[in-house]
Amino acid sequence: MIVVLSGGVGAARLLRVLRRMAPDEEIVAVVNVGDDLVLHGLTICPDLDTIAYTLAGLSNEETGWGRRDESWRVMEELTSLGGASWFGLGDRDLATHLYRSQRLAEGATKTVVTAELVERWGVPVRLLPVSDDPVRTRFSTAIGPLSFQEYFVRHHHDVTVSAVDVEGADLAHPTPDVVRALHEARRVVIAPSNPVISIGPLLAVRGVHELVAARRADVVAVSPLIGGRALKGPADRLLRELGFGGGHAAVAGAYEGLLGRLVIDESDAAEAPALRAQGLDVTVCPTLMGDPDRDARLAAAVLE
Ligand code: FO1
Repeated sequence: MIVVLSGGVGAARLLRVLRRMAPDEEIVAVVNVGDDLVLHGLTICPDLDTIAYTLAGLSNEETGWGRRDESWRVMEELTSLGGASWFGLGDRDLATHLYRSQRLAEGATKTVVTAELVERWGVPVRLLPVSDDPVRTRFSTAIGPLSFQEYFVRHHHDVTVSAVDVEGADLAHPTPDVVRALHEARRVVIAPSNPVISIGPLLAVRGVHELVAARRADVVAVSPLIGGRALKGPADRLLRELGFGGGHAAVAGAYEGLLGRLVIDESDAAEAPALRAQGLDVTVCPTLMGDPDRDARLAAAVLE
């Protein structure tokens, strides 16, 4: 089994790449739920949905979130009523949140609802929310405390962050499926997601950091930075603001005690000697996904 610790877009793309080299039934994504929110009375799980839509071929590839062939009639109507319109929910996407919210109200767990959705959409790999308990990533910022989506979407992750807190993480338990997967995996892959606000909250769930640390020799992380910058989102900015510094050394710092190996982009090969001097095993290969040959090299490097 290959377990992939996952945020949203970067993880979805890596999972797509890994499917080239490993059978679907061996791939399990353990997914962050710290971005989840309740809005308009609906439970929305952005990272789970982004991965599921991407692997089912239903995603909007331009935005990286939401559905392709989307329409916005409900949102237009809601906006005209004065409802919250800063978080875009398309009509097709809304059906997912309606279904999930109803099933949760009936007493189903997030794990069960995810399995139901994944089966209906034909998602080829297993998706496991890291926990069925409430976990909420929150930010202390220059303009006051913000929820994850207020920071990320409403303020376009363009405010200075002084601290990230994962509310509920110390009380939340990883699901039994997650614990089993982390014990049994032959490889634990950390996706090129944001180390601070996507993977950090997942690791903050009680016992998960310890479970991953116990598998250190089999843990390989793909750095989300290329040329010191995140392709999308605020990973580089947050690593600096929270004191980890810059470059792949900052990513390694955020994952201290967890990494058996770090995969960095070929354009950053010059950083490898310093990382190796710190005792880190480093693989240099293309990490920008989207080209079949480069993707095959990345999959091979992760699974080698
Ligand atoms: N991201 C945006 O930048 N703007 C949006 O309006 C937005 C809506 C949205 C709706 C459902 C969903 O599952 C995701 C959505 N995202 C949106 C993406 C998302 O919230 C973030 O990219 C992630 O949480 C970060 O991984």
